[in-house]
Amino acid sequence: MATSRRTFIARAAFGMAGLGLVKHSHASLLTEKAELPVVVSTWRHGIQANEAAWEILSRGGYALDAVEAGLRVTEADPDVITVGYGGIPDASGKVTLDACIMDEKGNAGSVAYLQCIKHPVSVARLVMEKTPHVMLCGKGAQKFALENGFKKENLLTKDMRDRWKKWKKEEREFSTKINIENQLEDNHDTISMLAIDKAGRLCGACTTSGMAFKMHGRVGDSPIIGAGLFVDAEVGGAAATGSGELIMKTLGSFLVVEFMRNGMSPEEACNAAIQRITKKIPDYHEHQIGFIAISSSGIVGAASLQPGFDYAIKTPAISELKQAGSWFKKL
Ligand code: SD4
Repeated sequence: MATSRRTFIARAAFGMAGLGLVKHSHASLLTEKAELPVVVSTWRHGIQANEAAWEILSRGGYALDAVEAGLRVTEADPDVITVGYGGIPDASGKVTLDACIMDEKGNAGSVAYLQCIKHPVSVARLVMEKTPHVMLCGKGAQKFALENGFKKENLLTKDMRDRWKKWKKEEREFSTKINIENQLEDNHDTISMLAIDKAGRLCGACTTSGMAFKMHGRVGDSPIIGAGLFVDAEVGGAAATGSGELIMKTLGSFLVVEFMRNGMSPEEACNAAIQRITKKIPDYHEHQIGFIAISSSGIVGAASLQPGFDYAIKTPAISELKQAGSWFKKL
């Protein structure tokens, strides 16, 4: 068994080396083990979210509780303008939210096109735990949330209404802009989080208000299992941020996990998924994509298409914001 696995990994590594994707032997990846717990999340707001997750992880709590608690911080923060309360509206001025969650057993829950509910990640968790389904959307998702004790709230802040009005007056057309959210404010985007708790349980979650001024009714990658997030605790987990359409067309997070399954390190796998996008999608240079990934042993990696994607990592040894390597290198 051990021999055949080694042979398989060696073959996979050889195949990938032929594609120019492998830079070093994977022996270290197989034996390397990070100190647990560990949490990683997208963008600078991940620092604060990681802190909330850490409160749970550091006292031996469950990674699923940790990722939910972490993302709730971002969802409630009106200064984070692409997530939850205070999120940028769609072209019709409505804040519509997408989120999903996965646990270490591969269970998944998701909500899409959810309006007026501040914590879509918690609704996604309830979909996973209380229903026979994976995904609820629109009015059905909202009804389910209200039946389960969530309140209906106005999520459009005055600031975002003013921005929407300005956009309507000046642009009126949806266009993808690289790191658009970065241009609007300091550094804000979808939050995706992966965590492994002290017991080795790997869970992940993702929540967003989606692309700024998207068409009314548009749903992105973030609530799509395999696109915005994928966890297979045997191998690892991955999560995405950026132009959802490109991530959906390549099933990005699933792809990252499959690359890891075939022997790549988390960082190599993120890079390979970015490379796939550049091969398959002709207008890729007009977009930003960022992936974070974690192996089941707690090794973290990330990569992005354009420069400017940072991610927050916290372990017993470090708590820092890192800049991912990008396909287009910084000038
Ligand atoms: C989406 N991936 O809805 C999300 C939004 C995002 O940078 O991450 N924007 O496509």
